[in-house]
Parts: sequence; structure tokens; C-alpha cells
Amino acid sequence: MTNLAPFDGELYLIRQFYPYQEAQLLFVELLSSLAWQEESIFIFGKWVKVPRLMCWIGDADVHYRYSGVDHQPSPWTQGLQAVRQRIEQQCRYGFNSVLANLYRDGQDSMGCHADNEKELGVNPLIASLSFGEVRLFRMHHKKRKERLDIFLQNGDLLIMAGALQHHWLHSLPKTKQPKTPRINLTFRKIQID
Ligand SMILES: O=C(O)CCC(=O)C(=O)O
Ligand SMILES: [Mn+2]
Repeated sequence: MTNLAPFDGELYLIRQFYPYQEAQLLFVELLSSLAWQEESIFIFGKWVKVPRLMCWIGDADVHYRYSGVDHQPSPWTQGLQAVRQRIEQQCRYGFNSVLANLYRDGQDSMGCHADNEKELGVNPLIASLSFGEVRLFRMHHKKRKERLDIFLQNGDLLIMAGALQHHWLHSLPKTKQPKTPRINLTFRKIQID
């Protein structure tokens, strides 16, 4: 597989990891079966809603802090267990949780960040699966001017690995184009201690 990152980490893209029709069925199932929640973060002295819905699913013994808040995982659904198995076979890696994001329209987004929480370990392998609407996924190098734009489509699998999270930031920008909903699943392995 070709590494799409020119330096400082590994980035792999498998288009149509789930063929279009299968991905469409999974999208509908995830949309209706996950306990989607509106999350808030504490920033500049007040609580602000994040512009997307989220649900965190994981093994019972896994805890994760994001948006400055400790989260208890929702249990795996049957559908998500099957997806986890397929992703684990592809990556030859074990995941114990998945963060699901629902972008309702073009105004829903995710700001620039790296997946560098210490619970993820030093060089985390993160498998990101997209369903539904096409959206731009943008990467910026922290120190150099390089930028990488990838349009993630229904059924695509993006794998981030190696030192990528140390050197690159990623985001899902807002867009003025009319957009139908998109679901993204990021499979992660959280260190348990
Ligand atoms: O929606 C995406 O493609 C990116 C999601 C993401 O970066 C995250 O959940 O940390
Ligand atoms: Mn991320």
C-alpha cells in the first residue's frame, strides 16, 4: 500500500473498503442504532456545543477523555462488532473502542487537531471509516507548509499510523455546499492501566 504522507508518518487510504451498497446499509443502521449525543466542551470559561453529534463505543473496561470530559463507553452493537472484526483483519491490529461522529450537514465540522491523547500511546494506529456524504479531510504539517486534501467517500477506510500524530494535524472543515449527513468511525486502541 502506498503511504500518502510525504514524510513524518504513515497515511493509507483504501477506497471502497465497504462497497457502496453495503456502506449505504451500514450508514442507515448506524444512524438509527447509535445513541447520538450533543457534546459540549469547556472553553474560555463557558460550555460550548461541538458542531456534530457523537457516540463513543468500547469494551466495558475502557475509559477515554475527550473534549476535556471523561467518558464511559456505550456497549458494542452487533453491527459495529462485525465492522470491528473486518477492520482488525485489514490492519492486523486490535481495537477496543470506536469514536463515532455524525456530521448532520455542511455546518457540522471538526477543528484542527491531532489524535495525540496519552491514552492512545506513542504512535497510535487509528482506522477511520467513512459513511454517507463525501467530505473533505484536510491535513496540515505542523512545521512545514505541506497540506494534504482527501475527499473521503462512502465506504472509504483511512489509516493513520507511525509518527503521523506528532507532526500533522487534521480537520474536517465546514463547507457552504449543501451536504447530507456523514458518519465517521475512528477505531482506536486505548491503553488500559
Ligand atoms: O470525521 C473525520 O473524518 C475525522 C474524525 C476525527 O478526526 C476524530 O474523530 O478524531
Ligand atoms: Mn482525529
